[in-house]
Parts: sequence; structure tokens; C-alpha cells
Amino acid sequence: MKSPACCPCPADIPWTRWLQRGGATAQGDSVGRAPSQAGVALVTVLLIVFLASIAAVNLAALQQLAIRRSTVLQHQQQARLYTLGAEQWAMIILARDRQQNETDHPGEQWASLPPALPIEGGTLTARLTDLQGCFNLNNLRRALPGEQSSSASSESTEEKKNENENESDQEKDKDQAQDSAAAKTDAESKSQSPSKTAESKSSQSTENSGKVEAEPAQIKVLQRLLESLELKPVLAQAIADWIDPDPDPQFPDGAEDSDYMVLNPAYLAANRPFLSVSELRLVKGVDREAYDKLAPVVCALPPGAPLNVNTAQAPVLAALGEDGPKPADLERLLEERPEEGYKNVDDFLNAAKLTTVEAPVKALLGVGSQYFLLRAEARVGDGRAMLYSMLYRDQNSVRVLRRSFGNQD
Ligand SMILES: [Ca+2]
Ligand SMILES: [Ca+2]
Repeated sequence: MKSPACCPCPADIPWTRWLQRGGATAQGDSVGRAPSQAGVALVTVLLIVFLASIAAVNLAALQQLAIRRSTVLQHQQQARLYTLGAEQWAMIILARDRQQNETDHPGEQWASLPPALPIEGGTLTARLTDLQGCFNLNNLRRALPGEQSSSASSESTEEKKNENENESDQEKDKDQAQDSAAAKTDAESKSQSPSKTAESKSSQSTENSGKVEAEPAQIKVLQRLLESLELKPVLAQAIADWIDPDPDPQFPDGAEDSDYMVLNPAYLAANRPFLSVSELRLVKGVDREAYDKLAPVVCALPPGAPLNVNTAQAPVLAALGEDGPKPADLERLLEERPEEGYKNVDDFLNAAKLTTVEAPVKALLGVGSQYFLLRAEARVGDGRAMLYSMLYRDQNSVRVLRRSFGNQD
């Protein structure tokens, strides 16, 4: 039996006591206690270093993220400014083009801008397209006096909406008509007198049917266009009802408030010009398939904006008259178009052998354009900016009607 005085053994004393003693060994207490305390301290130090390292890594990651974010924002801002520069550049090109000639066709400089321009740290691309190369949905109703000018002079969509809502105010229309004098182009001037004749004829014919504002000749064009796209021609009446100011549906396939009030959610017909082609999706009968086919060949310009036969798409030109050539024949005709475009509408009609174009339709044909769309994209480092600008050009200046950043179409 061991004596309590004998050499203590770790197995014979409580663990804590042994630990306090530094783990007695054959080498003695003074030597055994020091490595044990040093081990605890080392573990503590390692733990602190570990935690400090994690904190430092996290801080570094956050800092890198902040630097990255600010760099991207800076590049995006630079790209955005470059697109605004492209807008100014496009306006200069359009103004210069107006000084050189009064016709607009795909062979001109504005239509063939360089595909990409090198800029510091990236590239800039800009493309101008003529907005008057498609069928203007708002021509389905007759343009009120000064209506085109009022839309052209507005600086934003909201202003256009307000002006269109107040179109019944005759005094305001007179003021807008006066403003329109300065904004009329020569192309519009050429079509002015036939336009008045057409309007008076249309007024007489439509008054008899009770539809004062509808333009039957343009509705027929849209019906032929729908037919060529393998869509139901009856959609034309519903589309015309959407923008005419009266609440009476056209016979037999029109659609007014009563057709839209039964839907869920219910809504009313706009009874004012289209502000965007996307509004078509609200019109009765225009489903996704119909919209996808129709959207590329129609546009929403102020009422009275003429169709430029030099830039119009083949299906639209083919729909102008009942004896219109097939789109394939028109494609060939457009390829053989004069190098500097058609000088006047009659030259085109003769070349296309379009002899049944009704007067109200012919009155809204032209060889020049006033409305253009600029698509500009700039890439600077990791930043990217897209700009869409609707530009209006008259004889004296080029103005921005609408501007939006980001993806569109
Ligand atoms: Ca031109
Ligand atoms: Ca209506």
C-alpha cells in the first residue's frame, strides 16, 4: 500500500490539482509547470490571431467589393455620358442632312453610321432609324388641326398625353396650329393640299356613317396589312375604335368601353392616339401572336405623320392599294430603288405600279422624314449604358422628344 508521502502520481490526485501543479513529472514541478502554461497561452494567442485574421479577411473583401462597386458605377456614368454625346452627334448629322436635301433614304449618312467607335476604355455604337418607315396607327383617325405639331413640340410623353386629352379645346388647337407652321417640313407642305381635300372627302363620308374622326381609307390599308401578315383583318376596326374619340363601336367588329368593361381587370378604351405600340396588347383580339407579327411594321407617331416611301417596309407599301404588288416584288423594287431615293411620291407609285391608292392615303405619303429613333450603346470597362432617343427634325432644328435609358424593344 502506498504511503501518502510517497511520490505523487497523476493517477492518484485530482486532475485539477495535478494541472495546478503543472503536471508533475520526473523532471520536477519547476520544470513541468512552464510548458503547460505556455501551451494554454499559445492556444489563446492562436485563437486571437485566427479571429483577427477572419476579421481582416472580411474587411479586405468588403473593401474590395466597395472599390469594385464604385468602379462599375463610375464606368456606368462615363458610358451614360458617352451615349448622350452620341445623341448630340446624331442630331448634328440629321441637321446637316436637312441642309443637304429634303429626301431621306437608307443610302444617306444618318442611316449608315459607323458600327462601333473606339472611346477611351471601351466602345460606342449608335444607330439611327427612320420612324416613318412603318404604318402609323394614329393615322387611322383624321389629324385635328395642329395635332401633329402639338405632339411634335411636346418634350415628354406626359405632355403629349395631356395635349391629346385636351384636343377638344378649340382655342388651344388654334394656338397649336399656329405653332405648327414653323414645324412643317416641305414634304408635309407638298401633301398639304391633297391632305385637305382628303380630309374633306373623308369628313363627308364619315359624317354619313356617324364616325366623324375615323379614316376609312387608312383602316382599309391596315386591313390589307393584317391580311398579308396572316392576321384577321377585322382587328383593324377594334384598333381604330381604340383611338377614335367616340364611344360607339364600329360595325361589325369594333370594340369600345362595353367590350373592355366586362374583362377582369376592367378598363376603358383609350379614345386618344396611341402613345406606344405596346398599347395594342390592350385592344380586343390582339393576342401575343398578333402583336408579335404586327409590332415590327407599325408605329405610334402623332396623327398626320406621313409614311416615307423611301424607308417603308415592303409589307406596308404593298398594303397601300388594292392592286398592290406582292411583298416579294416590292423587295426587288426597293433593291432597285434610285441611289438617292425617290424624289417624289408619284415616282414611287409609278415604279411600283400602284394605281389604286386612295387620296387620303396618298396624302400621307412622303419622301422625307421628321421622326427618328437613336439607339446608342456605350461600354466603358465594366460599365454599360443604353440610350433610346426619339428625335424630331424640322427645317430649323432637331429636338429630343423622348429619352430613356436601359433596355427597350
Ligand atoms: Ca436626307
Ligand atoms: Ca373610341
